[in-house]
Amino acid sequence: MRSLLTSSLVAASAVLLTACGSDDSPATQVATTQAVSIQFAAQANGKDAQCGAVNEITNLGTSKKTAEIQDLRFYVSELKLINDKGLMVDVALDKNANQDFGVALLDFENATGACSADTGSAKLYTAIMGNVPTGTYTGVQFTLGVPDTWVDASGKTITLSHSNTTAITAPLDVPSMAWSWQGGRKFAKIEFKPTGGVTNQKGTPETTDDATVSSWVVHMGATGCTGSETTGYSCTNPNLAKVSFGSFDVSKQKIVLDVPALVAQSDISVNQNSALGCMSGTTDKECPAVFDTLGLDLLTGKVSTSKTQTVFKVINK
Ligand SMILES: [Ca+2]
Ligand SMILES: [Ca+2]
Ligand SMILES: [Cu+2]
Repeated sequence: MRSLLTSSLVAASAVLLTACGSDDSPATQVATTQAVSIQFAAQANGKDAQCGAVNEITNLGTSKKTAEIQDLRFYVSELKLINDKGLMVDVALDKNANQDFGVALLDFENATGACSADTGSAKLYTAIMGNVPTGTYTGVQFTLGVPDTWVDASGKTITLSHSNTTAITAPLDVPSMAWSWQGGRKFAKIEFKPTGGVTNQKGTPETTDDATVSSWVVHMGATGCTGSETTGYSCTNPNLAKVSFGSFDVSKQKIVLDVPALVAQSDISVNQNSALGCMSGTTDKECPAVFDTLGLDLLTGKVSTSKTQTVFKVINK
């Protein structure tokens, strides 16, 4: 799916700058902005990764399993373009059904096949729409996930990650992206249904029974969270991965989540302990490999000082 990219000037928002303490005629400056559409894709083996048995992905992970996609959604925030002077410039996101509060929900599942018709949605959302000051941009940077808070245009601080999905609007109102066990949002919900199933081994914590189960999932989110809706939450492990590309041409290129890269070091036919796959638990044996690919330190929940993310890449449209 391609979306329209407009690099033309679409808005000239007049910003009135009044010179302080001066009787000089106030300087009136017209700041022009340009609309940007930053295209994302989720791919596997050079093709778009999609729900449905016909779209199953081969050669996944260390056991080279074949799997169907069961979910494929993630939040992007703190999106910035890097200009030709090396400065980070915030992308002001348009407000729509998938964007608000500086957060966009990218959606690559269409509620068919193994992707749930109950918790998923038929629509996809694959490009972040916004605007930046008119300029030349040569790089891009973003955070995978939802920050704790956001300051709106009026200066009010709004709780994001740990807001109640019923008390906030899109794109944070999606119940299936709420994370019951830590009270926040799932930053990413990327799920696999491997052919032949997943052996859920006896393990500690949460001893299981060597049964065969159907799915192996990646749920990213903040952990070590304490608090309540009234007092607010704080989390020891933010688990917000940072993605940065020094070279990115927004008109000619797109950002790809390489699905096989996410599980390249994982065996998706086995769950050794805890949640099925990795739900960001620090003692979950499936998590170190997944966190490595996202450039995150599992134990601290911070960006790794030794590993760079390998899940996202830039390719030509
Ligand atoms: Ca959808
Ligand atoms: Ca696990
Ligand atoms: Cu989970």
